[in-house]
Amino acid sequence: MSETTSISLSQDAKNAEAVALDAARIQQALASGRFGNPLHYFREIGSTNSHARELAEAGAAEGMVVVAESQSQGRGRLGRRWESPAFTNLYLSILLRPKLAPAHAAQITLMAAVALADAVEVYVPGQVAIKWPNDILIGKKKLAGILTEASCDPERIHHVILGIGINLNYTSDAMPEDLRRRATSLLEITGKPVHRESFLQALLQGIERCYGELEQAGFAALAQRWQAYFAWRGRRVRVKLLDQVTIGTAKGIDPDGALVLIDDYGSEQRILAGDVIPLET
Ligand code: BT5
Repeated sequence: MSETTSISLSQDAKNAEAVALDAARIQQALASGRFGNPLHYFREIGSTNSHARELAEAGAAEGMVVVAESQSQGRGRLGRRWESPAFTNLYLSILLRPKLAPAHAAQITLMAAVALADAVEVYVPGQVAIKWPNDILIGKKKLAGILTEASCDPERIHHVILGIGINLNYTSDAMPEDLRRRATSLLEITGKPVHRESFLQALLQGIERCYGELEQAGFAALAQRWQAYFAWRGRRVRVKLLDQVTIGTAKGIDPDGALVLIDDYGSEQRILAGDVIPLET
């Protein structure tokens, strides 16, 4: 891991240099806001979430951002891997210190999903969907994922690391075979490369705005915007968490951000965590 200054570059890295993010420029563009000051930039890192957590534990302030061009140990939920090819996508983590009750920490993921969907919507109007709780889909394919890791005690949240991976410019040959059917990038959909710096700046500003709304007005207004992006409302779905499976018709989310299903007996079930799979196409 090297926080970038001068290093000797291979030819590949020199080619990539032309499209590397300019961290100083991004930080300057965000100077008047709460997020992105400081912004720590790495060409390569294990996981931006892991590094952000170390900085959080060392006392870093809310709004700090870690961005990397590639990750060797990019993580999804439950220890899954996040493919992080270099210089094409965005991998970032934001440190938050929300004054929420620990039971409401999941609202951070849902708040970020709204901001992320809004940022993507600009490029592919009308095509973005949120898959509860943490995926952004275009059609049936995954464009982005969110990994929220909270450090709490029973009374309060110490910090939340909000990690986001979003596929902007990868071409499918950069992805392992088994992911090509399930994942996509904005370049693949629109045929046009995305200017990553502009996207990152807009995304951070959007998350800052949504986070401010959550702090000031609570989750209800964001929940309505979330519902408008919700994939599979009214569809029969199966939700799996470890060895527990729940089947029902997806209704939406409740004010706490739990997924609400109507089960086969007509009862409402609130689901706090898990993976959702639609049962019919
Ligand atoms: C997620 O987990 O979707 C959360 C991903 C968060 C990644 C960011 S990158 C910056 C920050 N630092 C980290 O270390 N992580 C965060 P989950 O819902 O568990 O989905 C993981 C699954 O998505 C994998 O098992 C694959 O099936 C699929 N997947 C992996 N890489 C992908 C990619 N680049 N694009 C689309 N799908 C992918």
